[in-house]
Amino acid sequence: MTTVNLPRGRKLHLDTPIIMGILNVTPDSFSDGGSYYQTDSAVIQAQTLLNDGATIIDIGGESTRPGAPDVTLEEELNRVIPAINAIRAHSEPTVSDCIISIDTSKSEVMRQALHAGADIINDVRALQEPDALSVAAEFADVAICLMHMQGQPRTMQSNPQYNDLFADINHFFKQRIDACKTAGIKPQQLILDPGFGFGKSLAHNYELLKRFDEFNHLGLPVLAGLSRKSMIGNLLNRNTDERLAGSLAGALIAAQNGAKIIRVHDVKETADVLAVWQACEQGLSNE
Ligand code: 7PJ
Repeated sequence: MTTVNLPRGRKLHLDTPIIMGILNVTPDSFSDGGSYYQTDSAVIQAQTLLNDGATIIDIGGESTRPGAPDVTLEEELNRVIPAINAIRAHSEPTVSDCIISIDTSKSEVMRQALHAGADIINDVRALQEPDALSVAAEFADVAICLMHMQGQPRTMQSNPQYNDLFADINHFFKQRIDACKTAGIKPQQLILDPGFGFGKSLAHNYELLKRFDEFNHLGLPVLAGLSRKSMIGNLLNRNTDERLAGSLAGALIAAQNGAKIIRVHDVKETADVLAVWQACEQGLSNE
């Protein structure tokens, strides 16, 4: 029975893989963020993701796509905090009580998001930015996803190299788990993620997917995020809006290889794929 504790006495059950739905809070054309329109559309998006079968809503205000420009602290706060507040204030409990993850590397965004009611820190920089470890340690039972990235988003895809892909990523995980322990964060709060597309060649990404189960030996839940990524698009020569089938294949392979959390844009379709796999895996009763 795999469970991860969350703040306010809740728990994340990971016996079967669950879906993390991606909610990007990007600026609308009328303001820099925090507008009624932007917040409202974030809540509607969250509601759709939950209805479609997401267990976690991953709210992000910083684009970490290769080459994306940096976002200032004020801008990022302006995008994500009103969205979290509005979700928590929603009239329907399925929305207001949902599990919220905050996709950020900035400690001040983490702090304010956790105060606003976020349950999980999802950090592509694995709490390596200033004060991130200490902020995470201040909040009892916050779950933390530590992702591996080689380099920085702007340049990470220019010819990434590894001595030994799996040994290097495992070494990084162990180092970050130790840093968390030293800061007072319990290992049971942690989720690991090898970081598809974050400083990895196409060959590296498919090696990671094929041998995804090798990250299970650390005894922590592992997250897979490959939805619509270039590992799908470059393989198939498809634009971002044509990557659904490839993303679903990737999600299924990750689940079969032990991924406990699947981070996706297309929640409904992924939920169908996982349900078919689960029916086969666990069997159905004839009653
Ligand atoms: C990931 C993420 C991922 C985790 C992004 C995109 C880029 N967080 N945030 N894992 N990717 N934990 O979705 O294409 O793979 S942003």
